[in-house]
Amino acid sequence: MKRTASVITAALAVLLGACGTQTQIQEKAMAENGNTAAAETMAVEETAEAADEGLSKEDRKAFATGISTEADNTEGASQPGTRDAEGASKQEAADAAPGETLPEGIEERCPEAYTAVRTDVNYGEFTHGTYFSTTCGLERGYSILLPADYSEDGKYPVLYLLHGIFGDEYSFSGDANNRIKEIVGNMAADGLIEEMIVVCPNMYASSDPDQKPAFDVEACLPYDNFINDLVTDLMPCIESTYSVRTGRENTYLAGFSMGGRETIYITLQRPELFGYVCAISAAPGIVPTTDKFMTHPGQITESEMKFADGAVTPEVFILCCGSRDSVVGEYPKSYHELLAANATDHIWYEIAGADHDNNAIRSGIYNLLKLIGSGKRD
Ligand code: FER
Repeated sequence: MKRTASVITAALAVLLGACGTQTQIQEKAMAENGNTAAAETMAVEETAEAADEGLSKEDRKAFATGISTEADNTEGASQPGTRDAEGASKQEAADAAPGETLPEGIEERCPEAYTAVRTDVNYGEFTHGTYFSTTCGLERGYSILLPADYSEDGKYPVLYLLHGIFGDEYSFSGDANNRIKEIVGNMAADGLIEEMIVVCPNMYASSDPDQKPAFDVEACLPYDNFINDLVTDLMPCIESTYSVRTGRENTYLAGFSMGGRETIYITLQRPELFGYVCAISAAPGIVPTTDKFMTHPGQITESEMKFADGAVTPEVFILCCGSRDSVVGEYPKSYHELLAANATDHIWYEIAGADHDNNAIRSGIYNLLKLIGSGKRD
């Protein structure tokens, strides 16, 4: 958890410009010491970083797919969840408000049995594909997790999984700490869900290949445009390229942070397309607000935070967040409150002690899949 705080503190410090000064001091020292090559390399890196608001690779990854937790990297990929195995830390236990009940069917944490790498399970592997986006006028990429025994003879439901800000189609596939392929593979192996396909798009739907995300209104517009790319271009591409079971009952949507925000927005706009939905640690900006990063004009008004009258709505619409999220804070809860105020059916829960991290991601994905499995068995 120490690292958690330092990543976010560093990110904020960078955003406030503190690191730029530090870098210049280092460059000057290097140049004075005759290390001009290193100083030049740093200068180049600095320019590239400036274009990305000065965020380090680690900071960007923390935004895109969650802050790493202590459990993530300690024992390597074959022994995951050491901390989970020992149970929640003392602090987390203290965080769990006694008497606060979770919604029916929801478990706070993804059990270790489902994040573990098991020798008896054949996991699918992520591969990469491209499609022409008429929305952006560009060839765009996606990562896709097919079941290990994927066959054209079968037909598979599809989960679209959306990354956080600064991410791309490699964010989830490139971060083994999220355990996406283990959770999906283990749950299917245990018969909790059917085999499924997971598609991880690039959510930055800009027509300008040089445009970059940042914490400002203009730079965030491509995220809000993703709904068009998804519905018009990516979903038809996936449905024609792979052996897919179509229709809302077989089409799922989930996202983390910026991806959680777009998950809610897309679901409210097109509820007839997705039967099962989970927005994890959703970022601010669906409705107007100002947070520590920027002022958001809002995609919709607070009174529009609901399904249209008479709309076909998802079977399951989950919103969840870590109780100690250092990036999006209380915004997910405020979305829950707005949906509740507008009498819009959804499930809300908090993951006690979790930050903007993999504990929240694993929990949201696990509960979504579990409810998909039990929904389909009813
Ligand atoms: C913001 C706070 C958080 C915001 C985006 C985020 C665009 C996203 C965080 C993430 O995706 O990890 O104000 O504005």
